[in-house]
Amino acid sequence: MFIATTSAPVNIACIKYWGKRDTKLILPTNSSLSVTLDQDHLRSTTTSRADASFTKDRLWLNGVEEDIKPGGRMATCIAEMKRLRKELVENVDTSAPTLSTLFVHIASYNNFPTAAGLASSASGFAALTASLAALYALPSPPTELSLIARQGSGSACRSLMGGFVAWNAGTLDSGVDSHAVQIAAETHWPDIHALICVVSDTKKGTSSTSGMQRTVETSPLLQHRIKHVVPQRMKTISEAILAKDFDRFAEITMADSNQFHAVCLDTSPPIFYMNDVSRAIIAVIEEYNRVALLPENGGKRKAAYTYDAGPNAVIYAPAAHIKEIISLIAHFFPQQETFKDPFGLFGPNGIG
Ligand code: 2P0
Repeated sequence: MFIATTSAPVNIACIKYWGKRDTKLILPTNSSLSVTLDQDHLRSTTTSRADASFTKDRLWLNGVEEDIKPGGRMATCIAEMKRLRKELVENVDTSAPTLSTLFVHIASYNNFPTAAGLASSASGFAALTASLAALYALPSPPTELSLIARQGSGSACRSLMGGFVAWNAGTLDSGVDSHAVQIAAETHWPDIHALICVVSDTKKGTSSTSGMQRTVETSPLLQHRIKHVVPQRMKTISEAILAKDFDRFAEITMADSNQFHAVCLDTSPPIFYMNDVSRAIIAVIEEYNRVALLPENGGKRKAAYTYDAGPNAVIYAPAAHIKEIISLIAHFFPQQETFKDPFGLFGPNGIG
């Protein structure tokens, strides 16, 4: 029995991936950039085993066995990892065990709600790829492994590295230049914290995979975004990260979240991921930044919200402001049944 366990964290995009130019290879219509969260709360942990007694490849997610569909994403990732084992290890060192010929059993656990817009597929496929890479003792660097994680779920390619990570869309039809690169390591800007506000932990209505293809087929705004918005934002936010310029980082992050949700609304039929509570959190952070931007208060933004394919908010902020932001959120959104309406958006009885 050969066995390896690894874990991978979720990543939260500042420049959003939304749309594929190749649905089989998972090649995106635009580049994206994310922060890999480095604490223990939002991770997938995956154990892979290879043994001569196994009669087929099998997979368990959170303790429940799932089918591995022939030709599907999971089957592709496993096949690609076996191919790398054969090419990079067994063909080089002929005395190495021929693990590539054995079936594998894979068990993966998330320590957070699955499919609630908290990027469970990203950490899941990253952990799967990393655990098979460990099982197979592959010499491949993370960028090379990201080509395989990408074929499991696009955003997974960014979870193989820490810190600030870009996924370059690439231009080749083969997809060999569509991989993740680290813009800055986790040690570069440890002052930035991420506050996750779980608005709802139920499964989302429209999956990212089907939602983004509907956007590709129907949204004129997406075409504008791909050509005229994202390339400049990728450049500017990378510079802001390297310069540790939070004000600029926040401005771009919030603008890109809002454009991503605008593109969802521009889809036919439209897709809604945020709810009234999500929008109220935006109002709170916008107001917080409006005050911070006053010259007498320093003239710089102190927080940035971003929303993925679900209603949950992620708020990025420098450590110095986190306590204040938590008090603000706890004040306006108490944990019990009553929802306070900070800006009178929802009438006298809250969201009802
Ligand atoms: C992102 N999202 O960049 C964007 C922002 C959701 C909103 O990546 O079809 O689950 O598996 O490649 O990776 C969600 O897309 O989609 C996503 P597939 P994935 O994080």
